[in-house]
Amino acid sequence: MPIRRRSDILPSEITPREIYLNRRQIIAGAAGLALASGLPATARAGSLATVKSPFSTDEKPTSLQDVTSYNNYYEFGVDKGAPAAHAHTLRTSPWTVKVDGLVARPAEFSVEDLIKGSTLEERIYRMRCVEGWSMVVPWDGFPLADLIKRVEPLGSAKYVAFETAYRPEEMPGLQSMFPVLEWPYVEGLRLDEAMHPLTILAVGLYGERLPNQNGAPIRLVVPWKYGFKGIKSIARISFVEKQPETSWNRQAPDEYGFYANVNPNVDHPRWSQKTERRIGEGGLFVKRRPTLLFNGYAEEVAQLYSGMDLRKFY
Ligand SMILES: Nc1nc2c(c(=O)[nH]1)N[C@H]1C(S)=C(S)[C@@H](COP(=O)(O)O)O[C@H]1N2
Ligand SMILES: [Mo]
Repeated sequence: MPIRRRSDILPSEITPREIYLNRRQIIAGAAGLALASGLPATARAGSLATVKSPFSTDEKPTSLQDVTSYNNYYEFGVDKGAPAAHAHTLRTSPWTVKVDGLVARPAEFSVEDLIKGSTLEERIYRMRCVEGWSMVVPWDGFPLADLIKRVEPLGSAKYVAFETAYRPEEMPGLQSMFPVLEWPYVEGLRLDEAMHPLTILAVGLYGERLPNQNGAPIRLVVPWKYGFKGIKSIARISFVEKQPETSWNRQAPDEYGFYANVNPNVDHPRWSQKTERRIGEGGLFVKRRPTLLFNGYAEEVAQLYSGMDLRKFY
């Protein structure tokens, strides 16, 4: 058998150890061994090959258990545990994201094709919710800018609008007589925010495909903004001329602005934004941490807002 040199081996033939191990599990499962081995039904499937990113923080990631059990996803209920308990009803495969509006090449992308066509990065980001808690999450994803370049926005496109899937049959929160929000959940970014290298579309966390409660199969992550900008289970991305409406701004305009940049100097009417509780740091005497301007990403993003009054544009 001829010996192949390294350069003759296609990247697609290289199997990272995780994927290799996962395949072995799948094969074992086919033989009925998974059941015997007592793997829980919630065992995570679908390892992702990723490269490390210089944008990652070296802070200690929040445990997988906390990241996947303390969630906000109102389509599945308002309690922190509701998404983990109920989001399994969402069918996340097959899934397509429609990209339309002011672009030269509108398209519908399947998530599987997006994953195959991207170099997935592990981005360990600090995340801050306006409710006053924070986490450190190892996301797996790719820059939103990569997708934006593929559809070629027109000069008139100034904002990007996002929409979560609208699936009343699969989302109990959408069947409620007294909905907390207008559905579908919508969010938006200015085009330069959307193009910023820190802005990613995540398809996984901790090296595996996203659990439903975290926004499977594809969600937005903007680490210098409050968590609610990170719209989950995206079905549509539209390029528009005017600042799009956002779910939380619609619901309570004096509490939630369009920008939603993390800012310890501008308090929410009901919650101080000066400090935060890091999820997973237990104990009676654990101190709250100071919240940082732009969630600690000021060096990278402050210039996006130069000359803007951050009290007015909150
Ligand atoms: N579609 C949708 N996206 C959403 C939400 C939601 O209720 N519905 N909640 C937001 C809020 S308030 C936060 S803090 C983050 C939480 O993301 P996580 O559960 O992955 O930590 O998701 C955001 N994205
Ligand atoms: Mo949030």
